[in-house]
Amino acid sequence: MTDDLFADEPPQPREEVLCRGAVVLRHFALEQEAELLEAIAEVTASAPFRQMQTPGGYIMSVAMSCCGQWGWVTDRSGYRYQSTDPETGQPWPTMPDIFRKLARDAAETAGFRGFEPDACLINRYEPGAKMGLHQDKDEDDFTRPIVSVSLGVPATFQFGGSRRSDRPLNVMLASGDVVVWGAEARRFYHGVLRLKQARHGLTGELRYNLTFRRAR
Ligand code: MD3
Ligand code: FE
Repeated sequence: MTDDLFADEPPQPREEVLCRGAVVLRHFALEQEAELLEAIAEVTASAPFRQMQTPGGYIMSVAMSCCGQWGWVTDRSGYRYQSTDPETGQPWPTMPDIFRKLARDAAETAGFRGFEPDACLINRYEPGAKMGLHQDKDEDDFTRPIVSVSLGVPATFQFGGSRRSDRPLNVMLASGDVVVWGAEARRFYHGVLRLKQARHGLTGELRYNLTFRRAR
């Protein structure tokens, strides 16, 4: 079934399998867009967005914040999870219940029951921001999935394989789309192309991405 632009019903969630272990849940979070954005505003009122430095000395174009028990940080000494915000010295804000439940429900829909994230990384993209191809490997247990939620301006996501040289697949991720990455897809290279200038009714020119992880 395809969505009718003129229908008065919200678009129905649809599942697209990218490869074994990776499922796009189109529109899964669409009805919660506004509430999720409010929760992002609350979290980032106490843990403000910041552009961190990579171990190699570059400033990331994506601004980040975190909530939950663990937050992902990077600086000249490396990438790691830590329980406090290096900017404030305070524990990261509590993960909002709406975040926790969405991550759990999406994981379950994709076949991973009982997902309890202890970390949520919040990425904010301005026009021109990008994320180069990388693997997420700072977590303890790769049998746990990662759940990602896209909000705001759409982006082209690149999804490769287990080697950096594997040619990536381009996937458009729009507001409300949720992706669950488990099994072997959990280790695959991925990135986001430069955000194009565009407007979204709730976020203006910005794109947000939530990634829910089990760090420990
Ligand atoms: C595939 N974020 O924060 S979300 C990241 O849109 C990150 O901000 C991107 O990559 C973003 O690390 C992509 C999709 C995603 C997230 C984690 C993954 C895909 C993944 C982990 C393993 C495999
Ligand atoms: Fe990643």
